[in-house]
Amino acid sequence: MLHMKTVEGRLDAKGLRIALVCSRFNDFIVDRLVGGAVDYLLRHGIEREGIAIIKIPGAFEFPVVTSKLARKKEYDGIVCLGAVIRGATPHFDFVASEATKGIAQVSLESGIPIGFGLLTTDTLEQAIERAGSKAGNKGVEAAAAVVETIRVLEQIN
Ligand code: INI
Repeated sequence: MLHMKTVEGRLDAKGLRIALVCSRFNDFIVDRLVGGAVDYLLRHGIEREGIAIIKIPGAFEFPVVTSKLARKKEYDGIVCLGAVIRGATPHFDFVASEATKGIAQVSLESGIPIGFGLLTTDTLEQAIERAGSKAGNKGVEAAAAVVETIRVLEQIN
């Protein structure tokens, strides 16, 4: 087999500085995502002082707050944690799509990895399933993705 150069990120959070941006809207769900993300980061070697928790009103505010944090260059990565649950109004689609587009834009423009731990579900039950029950914990996945991406980018530099 031909030798191939392979770049892979270690899942090692030692020495990293990571901001968790957490929405208060649906905090019953979001608190589970935050707990999962913090637990993951600590078990992968981050120091407690390496984690900053920033609370925001709702998912619509993710873009402006992550944009400001990214420009400060104090963090190696950011994890957005929130839940948009479809209600009877079209508000769901606006909030979910603006948050998603904005987060992606900030990550690309700043070059800072941003974990997408924003649940977008039709029902509360689906959100509960993804916040630490039968479908895992999206907060853990988003934190893991940020650590891996930070380590990949370090090697590409
Ligand atoms: N914010 C959420 O984080 N989740 C939701 O489900 C939600 N819904 O359904 O309305 C929501 N709305 C608030 C929004 O994010 C803003 O905070 C608000 O509109 C003020 O700008």
